Amino acid sequence: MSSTDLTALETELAAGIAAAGTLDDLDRVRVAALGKKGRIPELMQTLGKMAPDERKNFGQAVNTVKARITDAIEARKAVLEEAALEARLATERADITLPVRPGPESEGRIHPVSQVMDELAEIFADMGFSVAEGPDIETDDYNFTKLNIPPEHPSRQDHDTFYFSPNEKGERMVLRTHTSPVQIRTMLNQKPPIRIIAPGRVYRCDSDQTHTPMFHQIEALVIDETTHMGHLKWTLEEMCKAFFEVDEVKMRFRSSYFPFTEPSAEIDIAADAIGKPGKWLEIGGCGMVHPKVLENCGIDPTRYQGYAFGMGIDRMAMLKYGLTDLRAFFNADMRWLKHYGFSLLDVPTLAGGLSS
Ligand code: 2NL
Repeated sequence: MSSTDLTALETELAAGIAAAGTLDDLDRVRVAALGKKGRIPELMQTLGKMAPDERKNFGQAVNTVKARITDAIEARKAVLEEAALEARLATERADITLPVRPGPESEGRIHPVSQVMDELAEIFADMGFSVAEGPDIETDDYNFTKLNIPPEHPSRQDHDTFYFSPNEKGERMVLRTHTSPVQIRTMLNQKPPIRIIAPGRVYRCDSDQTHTPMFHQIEALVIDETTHMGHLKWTLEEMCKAFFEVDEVKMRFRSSYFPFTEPSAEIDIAADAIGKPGKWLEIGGCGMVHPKVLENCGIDPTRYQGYAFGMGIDRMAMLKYGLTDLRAFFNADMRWLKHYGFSLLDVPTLAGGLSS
């Protein structure tokens, strides 16, 4: 083959590359030019039959052409890839200024209880707490015994607690009466420092105007070497300010008694914060975790101490959103939910405002 022929071949291949309209086309051109049985390797094979002088010159010339063709293919490939991406971006474009289309996302509502749980999770996450969960059906041991609740304690009575029939081991399981067993499980499975909240459903044999047999509670537990009641008070105050979206809350602690905390207190907030001046509202209970509870969970009470508190979520939702009838919470009444529920898009964040 002469050098004129080689130039003609290069021109031909270059034209093929330029004409390739898709990446598939281009690949076919590449195989025809550079593939095992392609035009360039074919030429390389003729080198063997040439005189040494000729072989050297012609070999160099073919290699130069091969390099230029390879570069041309790469360059064309980049152009075609860019065009393919542009085409995809054009077809997949979404106009985010359009209003939300009617459909399940705009029809559905988040229940106020779920909304409040999300708000509280957001507030406590900001303070370094994680969310812990556990089963609704608990052992008597985790629900009562490990919490230092004595066998004869009234809360254990059939009258207040939903018991299951004894199982093959003779244990009576219960529907948890508080989310404390979640904290018991955490203490049994994790080493301090511990900083968790446990939101969820709880159950008590109680039903009237202001009590439903299933309701929602959130508890918090913090355990470390120097955790004290100052931390507890600060955390509760910060939580209330963030939750009610106000700059100040007046809070008071009334001495109380729980078997699982010592000392124990009831938490009241001044109702000014929510537009009812002069009144105090009880929002929950708290205290320093009883040394016996720590011991029951394998935590050394001479080294560690901590606080815990519990609040009713349903009541918090009623206070914040001005709901008056607790029983309406659990009637699955679509009209009620449409009125009091939250948009799926109204995700509570501290940065964007919890409720908007
Ligand atoms: C209330 C009072 C409270 C706790 C819950 C707790 C949990 C463990 C250990 C110690 Cl594992 N304490 N929880 C402590 C004090 C009060 O709840 O009025 N709840 C609605």
